[in-house]
Amino acid sequence: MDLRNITKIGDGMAKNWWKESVIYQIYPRSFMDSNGDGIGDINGIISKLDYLKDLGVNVVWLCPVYKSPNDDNGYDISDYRDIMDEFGTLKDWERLVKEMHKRGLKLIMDLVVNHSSDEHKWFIESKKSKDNPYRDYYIWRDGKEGNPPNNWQSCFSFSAWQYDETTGQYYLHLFSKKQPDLNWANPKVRGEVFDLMKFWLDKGVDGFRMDVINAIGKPDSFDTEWFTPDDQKTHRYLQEMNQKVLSHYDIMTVGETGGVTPETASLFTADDRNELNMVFHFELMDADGGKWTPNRFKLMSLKEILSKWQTQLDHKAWNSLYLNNHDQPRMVSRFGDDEKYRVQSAQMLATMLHTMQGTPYIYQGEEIGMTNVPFTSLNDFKDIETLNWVKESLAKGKTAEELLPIANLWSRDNARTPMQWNDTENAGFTTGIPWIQMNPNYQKINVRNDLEKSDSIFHYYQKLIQLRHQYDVIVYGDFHEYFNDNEQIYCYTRTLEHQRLIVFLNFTADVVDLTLPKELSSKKAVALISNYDEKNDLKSAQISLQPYEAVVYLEEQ
Ligand code: TEU
Ligand code: CA
Repeated sequence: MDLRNITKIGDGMAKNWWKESVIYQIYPRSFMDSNGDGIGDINGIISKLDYLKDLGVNVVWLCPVYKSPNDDNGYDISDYRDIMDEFGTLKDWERLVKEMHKRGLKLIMDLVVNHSSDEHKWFIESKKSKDNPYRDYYIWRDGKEGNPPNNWQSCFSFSAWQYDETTGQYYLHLFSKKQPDLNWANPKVRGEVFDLMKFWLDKGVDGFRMDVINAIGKPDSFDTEWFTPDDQKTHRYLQEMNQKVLSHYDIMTVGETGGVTPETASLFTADDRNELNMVFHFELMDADGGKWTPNRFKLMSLKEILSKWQTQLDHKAWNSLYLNNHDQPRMVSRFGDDEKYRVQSAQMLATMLHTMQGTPYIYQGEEIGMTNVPFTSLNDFKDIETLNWVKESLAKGKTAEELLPIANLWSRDNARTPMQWNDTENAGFTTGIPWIQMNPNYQKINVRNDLEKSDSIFHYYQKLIQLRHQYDVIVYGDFHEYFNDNEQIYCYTRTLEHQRLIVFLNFTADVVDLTLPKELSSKKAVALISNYDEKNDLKSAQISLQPYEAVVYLEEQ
């Protein structure tokens, strides 16, 4: 990237289109089925592009659509240059890009290159013999006295090593055994990946979301209790990727990087590092006990984590803002109230995501307040992570009755039930039998209902997105937190040049009265958006926030 051509804003922050974008994530299997086989597909997505345009987003992140045996719903790729049969053809995909670009929408693809499918031709070759030219595309080790080389556990339960009889060695798989890890230390592997990236970039894609990208740097020593990636290696690989591929295109990149802190995230994303534009951190997703626990999040840790990222990346690197995705429970069920205050709390959470410094990501269905699923049997789950966890937990003596409520809280399937378009059978997602059960609440929660009501979650998102595109202060402003000790309210300001945004978010079902400090009282502040008919102004020192109220004021000096 030629730094001389970059416009600056405020006190010297670089302006970029990807900072000013709002991104919509599509999980193709569950978005829209066009041919009645119960599986979402590319033609289905094309039929909904006007809907996305109407919402106002300008970038779509498409989860993997490449050829795949679907052990992990497309995150196990057997051909990086072709489209999964169930989703359509390369021609359909080309039409998708064309139709998107015609509407001013950009497309970013999922790049899953920490591992491939075991059905990829590289792996089929690799396992044939120890001297096969593709052997070193993957990570093979001898076992130890009939056991795997070490105790590393896969993210999907059980050992991270799989024994292969043909050559009597084990291969590493940090995810399922059908997802063998690629060996990035091998320059041929890096060359293959850079080539396939160029293949898609030359077809017009506008960027990549890079799956578990900080796992590609494998440690020198495997004599450890658990897998810890070697960031120095990852940085070298990403700098090479940037130099050979990314820097030649006007695109955006976001890396999925579990385990990063603001400090280590900046090493992947700071302008002068020439690696990625932004990363997804997991601090909020892992807070308060983490996966498969019955715990609920605490506002104090949410505030602490988000504020820390806001202030520590400021002027250094760029945040990605999300509260859910295809791997996480639904945001309104997890951080809001998906019953009595579903609408208000979904709108409040959206207000937070869209008024922080960073690029907001909307996961399909979030914009109509879709909720977690109430599956009634463990047999209803489809996701490999959940199924393996169930298997492992049952083997450890847990009962199905104990596991079901925890699975309902945490399973990735919460995010994967089909998009709810209307109240007809199967929510208008398919005319056939959906590949996974529908959430039974689709009669009430669906796109058509939301489009009809002017005060719906959808229309609130539409307004938030429009405001973000209108006001630079929402995108670029400095962040400052108030009421840090308050256990019910999140309050912050954003400042850019002569403009200041003042945001109040009530995270509870209580009415909360606040006495404002002098800096927050203002004669000139006007309410830009609220999920209630706003009665407060900031002229007096007293304000009162309704259950799950969100209100954003703008003050011009
Ligand atoms: O997820 C990586 C990851 O960190 C997972 O462990 C994730 O956090 C977990 O599913 C949450 O419980 C990425 C993809 O987003 C995910 O869908 C894939 O299954 C995984 O990589 C393997 O490709
Ligand atoms: Ca289909």
